[in-house]
This record gives sequence, C-alpha cells and structure tokens, in this order.
Amino acid sequence: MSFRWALRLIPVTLLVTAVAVAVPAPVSAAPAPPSLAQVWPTPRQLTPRPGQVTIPRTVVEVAGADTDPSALAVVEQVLRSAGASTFVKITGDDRAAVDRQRGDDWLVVFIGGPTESRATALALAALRVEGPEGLSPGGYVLAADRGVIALSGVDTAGTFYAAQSFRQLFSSGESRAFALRDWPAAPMRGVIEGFYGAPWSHADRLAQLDFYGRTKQNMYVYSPKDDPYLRARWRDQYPPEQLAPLSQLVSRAAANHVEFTYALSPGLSVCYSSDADAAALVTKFRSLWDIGVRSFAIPLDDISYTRWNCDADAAKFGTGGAAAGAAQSFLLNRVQRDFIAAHPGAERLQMVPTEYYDLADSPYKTALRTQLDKAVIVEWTGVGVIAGQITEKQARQAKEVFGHDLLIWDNYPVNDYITERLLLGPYIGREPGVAKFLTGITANPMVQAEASKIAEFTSGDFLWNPDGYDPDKSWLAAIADLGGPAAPALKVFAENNYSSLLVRLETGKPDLDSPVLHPLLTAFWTALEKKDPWDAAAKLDRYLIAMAANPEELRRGMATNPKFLTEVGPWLDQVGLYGQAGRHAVKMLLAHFDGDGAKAWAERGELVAALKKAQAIRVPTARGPRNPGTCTDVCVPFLDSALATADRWFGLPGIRPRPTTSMGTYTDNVPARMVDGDPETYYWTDWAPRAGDTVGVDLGIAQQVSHVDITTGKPSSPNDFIHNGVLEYSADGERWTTVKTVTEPVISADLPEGAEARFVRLRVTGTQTFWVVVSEFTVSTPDSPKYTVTGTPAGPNLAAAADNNADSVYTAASAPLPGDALVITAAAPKPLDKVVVLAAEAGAGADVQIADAAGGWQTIGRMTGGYTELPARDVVTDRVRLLWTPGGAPPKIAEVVPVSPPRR
Ligand code: LOG
Repeated sequence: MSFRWALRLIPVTLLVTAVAVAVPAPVSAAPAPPSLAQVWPTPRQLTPRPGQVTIPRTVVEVAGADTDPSALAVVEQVLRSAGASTFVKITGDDRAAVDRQRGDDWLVVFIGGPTESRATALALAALRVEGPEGLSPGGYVLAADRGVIALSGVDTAGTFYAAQSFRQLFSSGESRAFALRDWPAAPMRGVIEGFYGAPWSHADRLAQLDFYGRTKQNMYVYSPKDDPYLRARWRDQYPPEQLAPLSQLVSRAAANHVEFTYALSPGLSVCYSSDADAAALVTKFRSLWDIGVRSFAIPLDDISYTRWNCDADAAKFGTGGAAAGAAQSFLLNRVQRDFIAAHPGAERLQMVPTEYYDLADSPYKTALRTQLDKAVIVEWTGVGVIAGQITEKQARQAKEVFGHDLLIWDNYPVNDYITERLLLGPYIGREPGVAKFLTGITANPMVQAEASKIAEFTSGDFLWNPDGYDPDKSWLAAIADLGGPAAPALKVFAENNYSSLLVRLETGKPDLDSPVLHPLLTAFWTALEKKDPWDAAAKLDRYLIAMAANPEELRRGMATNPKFLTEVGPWLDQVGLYGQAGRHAVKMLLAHFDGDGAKAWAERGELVAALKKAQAIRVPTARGPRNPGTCTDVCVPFLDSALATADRWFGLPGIRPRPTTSMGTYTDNVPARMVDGDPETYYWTDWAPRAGDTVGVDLGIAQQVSHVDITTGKPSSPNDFIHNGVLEYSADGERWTTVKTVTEPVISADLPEGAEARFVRLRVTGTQTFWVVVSEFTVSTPDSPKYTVTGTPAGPNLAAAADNNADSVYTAASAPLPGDALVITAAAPKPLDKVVVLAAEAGAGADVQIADAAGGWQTIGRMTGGYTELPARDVVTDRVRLLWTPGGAPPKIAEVVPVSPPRR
C-alpha cells in the first residue's frame, strides 16, 4: 500500500525508460545528460543514472516532524537559489496531500532518514535505492531521479551531510540523475584551536563552524592556549560576558552537527591529589555544561611533569614519569567518575598526555596505560610534534603503547612556531589506515582562521574518505571553495605559500614552495644556457605576470572575504613584489643576452627596488618583526642568481653572499644589511649570543675564497661584537676549517691558498652580555680585483664606487665643481678591454679617462645616463678617472668597472 503510494509519484513514462535498460537509445536521442558535479569530501559510491532532474518553480517538500532543521534549511536554500519560489510543505506521510500537488512540472523532495521521516524510505524504495540503515554515524543516502529527490541520513548528521552533497550536485540548478551512498571513515573529524598566539575572534569561530558543517567535519575543540580562563586562570569561572559568546558557539556548532569540545588545561598549577582542585575542575566543566557543552578535554601538553605544583603530590605519588602518569590518571579518573559518568549525554573525555609526540614506551606511558580509565580518549601528535608522516603501523603502535582509544592532534597547518609563514598547501603524509584505525584527527590550524580553510578542507576530505583522497585534487577543490570566482588568483597565491614540514607519502619528500614557478625557472636557465631563451622566458613571464598582479586580483576577487585579505596582506604584497622583481630579472637577463647593457642595467635597478620592498615587509612574530616567507627557497635564490649572472656580464665578480645567522633580529636591522656594501647600515641581533651561535655568509656555491673582511660593533654600541669566537669556512656546511680566533670588532683575514668555501662564518665560543652588530661581512675571491677610490665631490661611502658590489652606491653630497674628479686605482696595472660605468641615477656627466704610461689622462669617451660602456683597446693602466662636468646633479655611482680582456 505505502509502496504503491510512493510509486505514484513517479511519472510512468520515466519509470518505463528506467526499467527498459536493454533498449538501445533512439537515433534522435536527446544530448547525453550532463555529467555529475563534484562532491567534496570525496564520496564513496556515486552512481549516475539515466535521465536528469531539474529544479522547477514549485517544489513539494516532504519531511518528518523530526527532520533535521539544519538539513531542511540547506535544502531550501539550494532550491531557492536554483529558482524554486513556491514550496508546498508536507509533514509526515500524507499521501492525499502529495497527490493533490501532482502536476507535469513537479519535483518532490523527501528530507529525513529513518529516525526523522517515514516517507523517505518509500521514495527510496520506489527508486530502488537501498536506505542508509547500517551505515556508520554520519552516513547517508541521496538519490535524485524521476522527479524525486530523497535525502536520508542514518542519523540527523547524515541527513545534514546529504543536504551538503545535494548543495554541490545541484549548484547549477539541475543534475544528471544519480544515487549516492556515502559515509565517513573516521568518527571524529575536525579542528582543534590549540595554537599559541592571538586566539581566533568570535566571528572567525562562527565562520569556522559553518565551514566544518559544509565540509562534513564534526569536531571543534576549543583550546586556544592564550585564553586565560582555560590555562593560566583555569580555576576561575568565566564572567557572564565571556560565557555568552561561548554559548553562541555551542549553538552554532550544534546547528552544524559539530561537537563543541571544551578543553581545560590545568597543568601549569594543578595539584593532582587535591580534592579542591578536582572540585574546581568539575565546577568549571559544569558551568560549560549549563550552556550546552557536552564534550570535554583535559590537555596536559607543554607542562613540566618532573616538578610538582604542591608538596602533597610529591608525598602521594613520588617522583619521575611513573608518578606523573599516576597523578594525572588519578585526577582524570575522578573527573571521569564525578562528572562525565554522572552526566548522561556527555561525550567521552579526551586528554592530551605530557608525552604526546612519540612511540617509546616509558614509565609515564605505562602508568597511563594501566591506570587511566579506558573510557578516556588519548591524543597524540604522531612521531614528532610536527609529524612529517603518520603511518598505519605507527598508529597501531601508538594505540598499543598508550593503551587507549587515540585521537590525533595533528599539527598542520599550525604556524605558531614559524609565524612568518603561511601554510596553504594540502594535507599530506598520512596513510589511509590512520583515519580508519584511530578515533579520528583534529587538525591544529594557523592563527589565520580564514587562510586555514584550505588545509582544513583537505584534511576533512582525507578523514571522510582516505582511500579516495587525492591531495592535489582536493587542494584545487579547497581553492575553488574558498576563492570562488577568484580561485585562479588564490591558486597562484597559495602555490607560493605551499611548503611545510609534512612529507609526501609517495616520494618521502616535503613539497617545495612555488611548485609551478620552480620548474619554469629551471627551464629558463637551461634555455639561457642553450642560447635559445625566448620561449622559456615567455612561459615564465606569464606566471610572473600572474604573481605581480596577484595582490590586485585577489583583493578585487575576494573582496567579499575582507578577513582573509587582512590575514594574508603582507604575504600577498610580497608575492606581488617577487613577481615584479622576477619580471625585471627576466628582462635584465634577456637584455644582456641581446647585448643591451643599458637596458639590462635599467632592469637591474627595478629588480633591486622591488626586491628591497619585498624584503622590507614585516609581520609580527613571537621573535619580533620578521620578513614574511613566501616563495621560500625559490624566489630570492632566483633573483640572487639572476643578479650574479648579470653582474658577471657587467664585468664584476658576481659574488652575491647571502647572510646567515642563528640569531634573531633587533627591529629592522635585518641580516641583509651586513652584505649591502653600506658601512652605515648593520645587522643587529636581538640577544647576546650563546656559545655555538653563528653569523656569516653563504656564497651559493663552493668557490675559491682568498680574503675576508668583517666590521662589527658601531660607534653608539662599540661593545656589540663577538668577544670570543672563531672565523671559519666550509665548502659543504658540515666540515669547517678554522682561520683564526677573533676577539676584536674589526676582522681582516687571508684564507690559505686554494681555500674552497661556500660558507664563511663567525662562531661564538664564549659567553657575553653584549648583543652583536655586523655592519659588513665581505668575502673576496682570488679574482676579485681590489681598488682604491679617491676624489671629489665628497660624499659618504666613496669606496662603493669600486667595491665589486653594484648595489652599494657612492652618493656625492653636492654637484661637481670645475676640476672635481673620481679616481679608481687598481693594485697593479693591467690591460683594459673596456670601462663600464654603472650610475645609480642618470644626470651627472663626466669624461671617462685612463692614465697612460706617461702619467697623463687619455679620454676614452663620455659618461652620460645610467649605463656607459667605453672601449679601452687593451691599454695597460692602473687608473681610471671620471672628470666631472661641472654643475648638473650630484653624481651617484654604483660601480666603475675597469674590465680586463677575456682570458684566452
Ligand atoms: C602544542 C601546540 C602547538 C604546537 C605547534 C601540542 C600537543 N601542543 O609542542 O599547542 O600549537 O606544538 O607549535 C605544541 O602539539 N607543542
């Protein structure tokens, strides 16, 4: 009877077509039905059916009195945005009511699983689709065929997830007919707000909870380390004005089928044996129970377990790891007994052990294994705080060694330990068995809530269906979900903030940053070497254009998500500037390739300006302001290599040392300032060095090095130098050769003949209270010519005019007067092929002259503009002179290069 009732809903013609599967399609068949839209997280069994379902103007909605209201709201929202405007709502299984609504252009939507609405089962039966009975919690069946859509969850969460899949399948307002049967692998899937630093805002959290619902994640653990009421002042009750927003979060979580877990971290001050503290814990939990919280955790990570907070604990438990495990079990068992077990409806208690990051058995773990109530779920981060990989084998071992059900606290994409980075790559490095075998995973996210959604989307996908998980596809879907129409721009941005400590299962290697840019750069260098750079340059430039335009495009395209844009602002600006700098680098190298020195020099100026801007950007970090890390290990090395290559073309040695340091930075006195050729600027550490601290340079490749000059300290901090250290060098960064010990602020040392070095550094060997200032750290190769610069007009850093460094500039303080001239003197006379003058600013004019054997000056041409190249016809000389044309602009000279003929 009931079955027939459901059957009547289905137009007879369609039913016949569906049954007569063997009949070949008529020649004039309608175009093939559209393919099915993608559903995320990756569903288990999505079976297309013949035919198509379109959402009409009028929809009949059949739900039960217990149908999940959130599912209903999602379904109606989808129907409305597909154009439905009239809803006929039928509650229960009032067949007459459904019949009255029959029409040619109708759609009946059944919402609710076996626990919510009886009618859906009949509709599924009529479509010959098996119901969700027996699926794991959150499982559901969704079918759309022959004028019927049926959403049936094994529980209300399942029906809500059916609605989320329905949203994706019908995003265009129509779909090919299908039957979908879907269920999650891991029972607990979600996020733990467990990082150090500024906690998420209330608005962030509300948006996150909606996002978890959309992505079928069901856990949110409230554990921000910097909420005083859950750590430092854990015994204190929340003031009402702070309880109210928490209560709002609890309701929003419930509406999204997310379990809101409240985590209290008493470890900094708790007395495990104290009745009063156990009571304080329970009282605090009860205040949260009263606003609707049903899930609780007691994290005991990042505390000392060798030091008690009260003498009573020492007396009761003794000392050592076993005592700590016993004490923690004692307290947690009391909470389990007095609170969790006493409150029907409470979820299982969760705890984070103090040893949460390894597999080694220990007295502590033995105590937890044997004494902690088995009802408690134990959290574990994998092997290592940031686990590169987590294998199924490790998961099994962990379950054994901890002796409890395990939940993984996964420290990705958390960036509280590298706040200068954004981790926007996909979730990788976890074997499918980890999701299937353990209770689940909560991902610890970034301080940046909106930006965390990319990684969270992918971890949610993995947890739902780990066997079907493809990190790269999932990542693209995450980008599309967050970026909407701006997805292409978001992709470029995320590609340049991609790498992390996680390691690909397939390759055993971490992802590189800038996975698209990197191969384009490699191809460009290869093409340049093969003397056919144009194609590769064009391809590379296309990507660099996208990077350069990224700030504007993303800010325009994602204007509806201002929070995201604020979070990523400095990183976004940096990607744009690296894009600009990269484009100038390509143009500079191509200009050289074409023999156009003037253009190359102009592009070099633009490159350096953009690079400087990129390196001046600061983000606040726990260790003070830092330069954001985007395109890490790719952009700056490329720009450096491009500059070194160009400089060799200009006739310079082309050594571009990169600063290295083990120490922090005081304000904006960044390490780059010790290699900028400007003695006025300096790198300044933000602490006194400890033995083993180092500061130095990396030359990129091992090469012959002959001499090192280091100036440390500064007039206003004359003691800020390394008082006890050694100067040493290394070709590989592992085996070091000591040159000498250092105890003075100014260091000048010859290296042994033939010394090969990539790294040169000062290593601290003593202790001191003074910080360290390094104004210049200069390394010379046997080929680096040495010049003395003399002359007028006066100006700071006269030596910069011939210091083998085109970035440092001699800037005259005034316009030249008659007779003013700059003289560059080499250590010994040598034949000159040409003289190149690189002016930081066009405007000054000069006669370029060479000293002849008789001591007179021979003019070889005029210096005008920014770039001047004048042939010298192999004249042997040790001096070049710029005889200024009086008046005009004060000269600014980056470099005068007396170029020797190429060696034959
Ligand atoms: C903290 C966590 C922090 C993370 C990354 C756990 C269990 N605790 O080393 O709050 O966000 O590392 O810095 C942690 O991971 N301890």
